[in-house]
Amino acid sequence: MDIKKDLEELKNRALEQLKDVDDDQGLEKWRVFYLGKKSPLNQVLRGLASLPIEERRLVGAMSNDLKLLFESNVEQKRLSLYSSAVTTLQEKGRLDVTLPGRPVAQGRLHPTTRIVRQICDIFSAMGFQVVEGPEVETDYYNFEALNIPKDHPARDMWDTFWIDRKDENGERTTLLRTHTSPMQIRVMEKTTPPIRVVVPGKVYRYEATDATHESMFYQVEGLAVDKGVTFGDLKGCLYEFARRLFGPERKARFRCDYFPFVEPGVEMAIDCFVCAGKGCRLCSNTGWIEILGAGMVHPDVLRHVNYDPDVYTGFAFGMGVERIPILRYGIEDIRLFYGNDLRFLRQF
Ligand code: FA5
Repeated sequence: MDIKKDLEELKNRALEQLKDVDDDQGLEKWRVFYLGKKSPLNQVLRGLASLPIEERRLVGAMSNDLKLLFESNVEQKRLSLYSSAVTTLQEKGRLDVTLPGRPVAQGRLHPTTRIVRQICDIFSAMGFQVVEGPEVETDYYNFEALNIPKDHPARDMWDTFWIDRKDENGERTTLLRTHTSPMQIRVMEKTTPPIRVVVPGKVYRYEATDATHESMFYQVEGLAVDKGVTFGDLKGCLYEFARRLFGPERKARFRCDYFPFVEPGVEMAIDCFVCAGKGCRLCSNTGWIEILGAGMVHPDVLRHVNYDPDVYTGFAFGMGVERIPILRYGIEDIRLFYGNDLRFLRQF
């Protein structure tokens, strides 16, 4: 059979030529010629369809064996070229294989990314879906729909980066979101309850920075809406979260707080890691550290998205992410997070 003979000849010719290859370029040329798309072997494989069935099977198997043989020979040759290059360098005294290797710089996750993932994992395990939203927002989503109309004094709680010019009425509408709460509205507009979501993301505030305040930081928002959701659900969910994130020995405390988009509103604090509630510098001698704001979604907010507050109720919460590693690792200044100082980042 001619093809069989041809393949045998091809094998002998190729292996003979490979013996003469003495550098990497030569080896690459050989590989492209004998194993590339236009190789004689590939041409045989392409012509298989025109052969009678018996011959097709035989030639197909032979071609595949030959391909495998070529591939293993290329690898062997590569290794032998490499080891003879090393030997040559050693003989010339230019290579000392006993020197310690150069350390390979390994990438790692930013401390904020780690903690955001941890928080989202905990809520995912409780049945919450993770969603994200835009950082450039409108006045409507960031304030109006959250029950904070223009000229409401609560707007002072969120110093705002406006990013458009004033219109003819002296008003602006586009801003960098000051919190992740606008996503409460965006999610409710698009979804029919039951809703359970967490929203991680960057937020921006036009305020002077100091050891505990940045102008850009991360928040994680949470929202649960359904028939019959109660304040007890809010507390149960957030207690469980605190236990899973900080450990079962940590205590959590709720106290009244005010946010225009919830009623009632609360802040949640956990007992201080450092002094276990006795009072220290970290907790400003209170024994407690505030980690999030929360509350029952305000009926007016539900009305804004056409939910009937007599049918649906819900709870929402929002936490500052950096505060958690600050407490855990005793980091003294929030500005270290985004200063890009590798000496800081490499510690995590
Ligand atoms: C809010 O932003 C509300 N949206 C939270 C909320 C959501 C309440 C849902 C009720 C229901 P506040 O302004 O307190 O709330 O910010 C929340 C957290 O962000 C704070 O507890 C704090 O940990 C963090 N934070 C606030 N300002 C800064 C800042 N400048 N730098 C770093 N973290 C900050």
